[in-house]
Amino acid sequence: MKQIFSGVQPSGNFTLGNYIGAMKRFVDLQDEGNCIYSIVNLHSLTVPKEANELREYTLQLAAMYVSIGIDPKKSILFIQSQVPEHAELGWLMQCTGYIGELERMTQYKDKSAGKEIVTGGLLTYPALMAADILLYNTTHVPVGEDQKQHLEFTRDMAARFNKKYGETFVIPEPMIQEFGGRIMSLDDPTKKMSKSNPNAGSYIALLDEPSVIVKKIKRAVTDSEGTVRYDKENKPAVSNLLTIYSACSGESIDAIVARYEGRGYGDFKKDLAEVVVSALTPIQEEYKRWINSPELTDILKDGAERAHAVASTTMDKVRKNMGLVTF
Ligand code: AQP
Repeated sequence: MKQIFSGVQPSGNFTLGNYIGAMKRFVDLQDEGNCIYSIVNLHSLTVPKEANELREYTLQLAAMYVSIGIDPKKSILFIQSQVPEHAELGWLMQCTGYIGELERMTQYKDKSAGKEIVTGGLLTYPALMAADILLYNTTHVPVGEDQKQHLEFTRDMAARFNKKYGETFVIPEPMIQEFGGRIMSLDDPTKKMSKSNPNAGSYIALLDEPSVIVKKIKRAVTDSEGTVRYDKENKPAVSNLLTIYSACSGESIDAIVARYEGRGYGDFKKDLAEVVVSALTPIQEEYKRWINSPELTDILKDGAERAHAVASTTMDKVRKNMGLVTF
């Protein structure tokens, strides 16, 4: 049986990239294994956050998880900071990893570039992520392509720890989709679609109004060729839009390309906007229902208890193997 773990940061404005690259898949995986999904609020602290904002985004993400179809009866859904073993194993992973390895991480380089203040947490983020995954005997980690390097680090940490202290951790496999693993910005197909991009036109937020979605897709960059076809290298912008179309409609890229043969980008974009709106409307309806539901707190409390039961068993083993005295 697969043991599946993944997390999303509560940093607001969840994008279609987060959804297609990771969250949409979380739902289907519920029938393939034991799933544990986390709201990784400790990771959000690696860049400055207001307390009120973090609190609000945490509950928004919880509501989003259940709105897309995470079923708390099938999966464990919990807030990272409510299971203290994450911070504890995170420290032990910092002491297992090397500064050089952490400094080589592309996300660290991208997010620290040109910043006046860079927290220590931004550098050691991958050690906490390794802890998140390893606590749950995880065999599979569904993530977007941007997390591939962090996953490699996690695997290295698990192997290094096992070699030094004896078999302790399962070595997890990344699950990265060939199509949709990296959704690109609408205004620049060389950049990842990202919720922290200051230009809101570069991403579609899961809670964007239909009229906003239509406008953003209309303005999305294409190319001068005028043909709807998939060619990631030479037509990255149109290929990105085709990937979004396919992920939101469930149709194959070939079928979509065949439909728009001999037609321009105008028709394609108009239909793409409809497809995205149809995919997001039911989620937005559910979200309105969940965001003010007191049931959400019960789901998170229960999730934290169930997660804690697994995490504490792993930590007992870790402490024992490392020589951290317990009585
Ligand atoms: N553009 C993307 N395409 C495919 N997958 C993506 N993911 C993020 N962006 C894309 C995947 O979404 C999951 C949750 O991401 P996260 O919120 O934990 O952090 P992130 O990767 O840093 O996402 P953002 O949107 O880019 O946030 P900011 O702007 O705050 O840095 C992960 O599995 C991620 O791979």
